[in-house]
Amino acid sequence: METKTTPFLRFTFILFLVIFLFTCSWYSLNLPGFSGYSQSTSWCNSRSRVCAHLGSVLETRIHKPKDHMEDIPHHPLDPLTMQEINKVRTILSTFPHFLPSFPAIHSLSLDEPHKDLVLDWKEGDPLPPRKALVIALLNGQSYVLSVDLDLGLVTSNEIYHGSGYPILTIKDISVAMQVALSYKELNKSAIKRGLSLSDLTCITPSAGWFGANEEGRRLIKVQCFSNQGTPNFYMRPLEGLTMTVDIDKKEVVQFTDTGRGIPVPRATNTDYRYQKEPPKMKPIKPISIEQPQGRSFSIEDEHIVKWANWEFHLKADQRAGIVISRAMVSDSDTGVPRSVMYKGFSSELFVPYMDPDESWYFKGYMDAGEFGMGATALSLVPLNDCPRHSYYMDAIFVSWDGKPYVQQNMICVFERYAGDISWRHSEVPVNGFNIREARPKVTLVTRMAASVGNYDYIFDWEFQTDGLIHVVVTLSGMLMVKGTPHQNTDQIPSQEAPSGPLVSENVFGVVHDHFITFHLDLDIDDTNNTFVKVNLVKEETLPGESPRKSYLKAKRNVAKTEDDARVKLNLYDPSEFHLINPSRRSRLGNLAGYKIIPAGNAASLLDHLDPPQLRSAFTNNQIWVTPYNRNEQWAGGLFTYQSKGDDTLAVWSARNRAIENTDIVLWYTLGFHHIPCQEDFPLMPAVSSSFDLKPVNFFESNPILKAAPMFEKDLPVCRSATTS
Ligand SMILES: *[C@@H]1O[C@H](CO)[C@@H](O)[C@H](O)[C@H]1NC(C)=O
Ligand SMILES: *[C@@H]1O[C@H](CO)[C@@H](O)[C@H](O)[C@H]1NC(C)=O
Ligand SMILES: [Cu+2]
Repeated sequence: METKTTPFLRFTFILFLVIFLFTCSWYSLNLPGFSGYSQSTSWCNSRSRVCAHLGSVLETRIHKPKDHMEDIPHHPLDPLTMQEINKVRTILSTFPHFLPSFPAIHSLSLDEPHKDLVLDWKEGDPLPPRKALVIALLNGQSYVLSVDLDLGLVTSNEIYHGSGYPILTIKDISVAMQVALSYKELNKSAIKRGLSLSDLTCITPSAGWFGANEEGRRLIKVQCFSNQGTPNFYMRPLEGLTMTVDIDKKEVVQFTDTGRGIPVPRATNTDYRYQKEPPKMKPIKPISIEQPQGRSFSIEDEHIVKWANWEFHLKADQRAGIVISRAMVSDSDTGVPRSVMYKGFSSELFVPYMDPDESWYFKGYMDAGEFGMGATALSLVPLNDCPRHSYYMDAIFVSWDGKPYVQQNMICVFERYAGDISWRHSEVPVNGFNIREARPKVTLVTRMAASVGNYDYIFDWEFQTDGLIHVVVTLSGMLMVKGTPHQNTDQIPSQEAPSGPLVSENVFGVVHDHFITFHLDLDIDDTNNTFVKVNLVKEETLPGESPRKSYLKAKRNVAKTEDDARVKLNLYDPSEFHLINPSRRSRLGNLAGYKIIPAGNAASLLDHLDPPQLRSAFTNNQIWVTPYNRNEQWAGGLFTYQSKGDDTLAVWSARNRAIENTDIVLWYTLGFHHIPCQEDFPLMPAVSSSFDLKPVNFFESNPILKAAPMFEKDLPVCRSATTS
């Protein structure tokens, strides 16, 4: 069969190629018509339709791997360039403490200038001094250094003595794996399960912190899976096998294997890679957003995004992932840009698993401070992670040896039209008006997707023309699963109470939570803001006063100190949460503000003294407000790895500082309880939750009233060549 069809296929392929090249070369000659688009017909005819792939050809050309060696900073918040990172490394290499041995670099990033310098800076001004903040580890000691790039000097150098260690490096992880894989007992355990060492793929869960005998050394856990017959080794655990490795001494300090009676789950149906097997549903035909006149946003000087009424600084951070700074929306009456947010990013994550077993109790990850959300955010997949016409931004990160590297296409920026409405109204003619008015909702999204081991976290910061910022966290990827001898629920003895449901034969999906804590330094019109809880309370009428017995009234409570601003969400004690500028009044006298609107959420129910919860005490409330302090960026503390929880948001907030009419930071925690189910196997369909930052009395009236509707003439419809 094959030998017969191949020549024919080859012939059609060549024919296709000739047609494709011919039409494309014809098309590229007419490129001015494409960019200076005027007549929809020239863009949309059968020939251009065949050549529509040119769009992606053009895009890949625009986003071909970029050489970042010549990058220069343009804005005070621009991340360090390759050249600057190399310069920091050179400065560090002659620093007396680091002679003769160069330390491991765990973090090296821009030490952002003080806020007042950034706020005073105008385009065209010289940049404030460029500085790097470096966290380095040498001989068991954590150094925190500030390096001034202009002076070429280390300007401050402290050895950190508190609890916790810096973020792990790739080197730490590979050392731990090598140590584990060369441990004889692991070989024995593998052989007892009918596997050889080369069948194993291991992961390195963080060790958490569980008391004094884990202190004074950097520990990491290593657990292994069978990679036989599948790239989805996560579904094939060697259950009960856990090694604890001392990363610096390069030795296994503990080895437990309690799971030898538990079979390694089979590989069948675990592979998730694309195979051309038609699914058992009607296929969906290709779909895409058309932007016949191109994008409406621009990216200036690599990091300034301008779109519609928005302007903000966008960058990647190795620890946080996406960082949005200096977000400004223009006033709908005057067009003048107004400050909304100085800086917003996801500060920390907390992912506790609900199983006290020897191989599970320590699983309470703090992914940003332990592994890095930016570091784990790999290249996005065009057309699938982000739609056509997306702009892709590279990140410049730093390796353990202090050398810069490029994380290509880590963030995408695109306009979204999802078929939604931004406002509408219609009138029936009976009132004398026969009206149909509707406006489409088009938004601007910046996105990244981190793969922290098994799990994927997609972060969207979506900007709307009505001033709203919609922040979405989406979960996908693989469950952390637990091996079991059971293949069916009827085999599970009633007294066993497994830590999660059976999701496949011999596989339990362990119940767990996800919490993502956002640092939201809102500056509504200016830095000095106030947090106001607008509480809805039930009022009762007096007898005979009204046919009604009860109604709700909104009461404003100004938060004077941090104590007043800790919020546990409660449907039966509802509030709106406003951040207002007490010196900016609307023409009606209302105070300009933004409110944070929670959507689906979940709270941590662990004991506050449970070690993982102690370390992640920033999840004890959904909302906190703190006075701005440039040293309070990381909700789980600067040194998160094996920390005891002595430098968390909860500890800072306990000082109960004044927060009224001053520069304040809003912290919001978005949570998920995750009880796995069979649909999560072998890879989870995406699940999302979100919150909104929405203007409240910020604009004088509906800021998008003047928005234009879409007209047929602006949107040429392309049909495939066969149907036109
Ligand atoms: C693992 O054990 C087997 C059987 O004892 C032995 O042949 C093999 O060399 C061992 N592999 C390693 C890497 O130690
Ligand atoms: C903000 O408030 C602080 C006091 O909390 C005051 O010192 C400062 O001058 C104010 N700044 C502005 C810009 O009003
Ligand atoms: Cu989950």
